[in-house]
Amino acid sequence: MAEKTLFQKICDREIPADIIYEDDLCLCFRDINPQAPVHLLIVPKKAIVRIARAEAEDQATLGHLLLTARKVAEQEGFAEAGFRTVINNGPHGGEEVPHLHLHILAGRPMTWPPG
Ligand code: DGP
Repeated sequence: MAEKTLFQKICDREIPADIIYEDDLCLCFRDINPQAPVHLLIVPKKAIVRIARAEAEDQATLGHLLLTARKVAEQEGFAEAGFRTVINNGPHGGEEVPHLHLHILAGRPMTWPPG
C-alpha cells in the first residue's frame, strides 16, 4: 500500500492540526504557515493527488470541497467580507503537498495577480 500523505495522517489524527470542520468527505484545518489572517485548508479524505489526476468519479467530492468553503466561510464569519480560494497544481502551480487541498485565504484584501 502507498505511504500515507501528510494530509491523510492529519485526517487519521496521526499528526495534530487545528481542525475547524469535518464531515464524511473532507476535513478543514488551519494552515501551519498562514499567508493571511485566516488561512484554512480543505482536504478530501480520499487522497486525490491533484486536480490533474482527478477522475470523473471524484466529481461529487470536488464539488463538495467548494460547498464546504461556503460553509466554513459562514461558520468563521468571513463569507460577506470575502475570501480567496486557491488550488496549487503541480510544480508550476506551487504545490508542495501531493494530496489535493483547497486553500481558503481571508481576513484582508487580496491582490491580483498572484505571485
Ligand atoms: P501547497 O503549496 O498548495 O501544497 O500547500 C501546502 C500547504 O500545507 C502550505 O500552505 C503549508 C501547509 N502545511 C504543510 N505542512 C503542514 C502541517 O503539518 N500542518 C498544517 N496544518 N499545514 C501544513
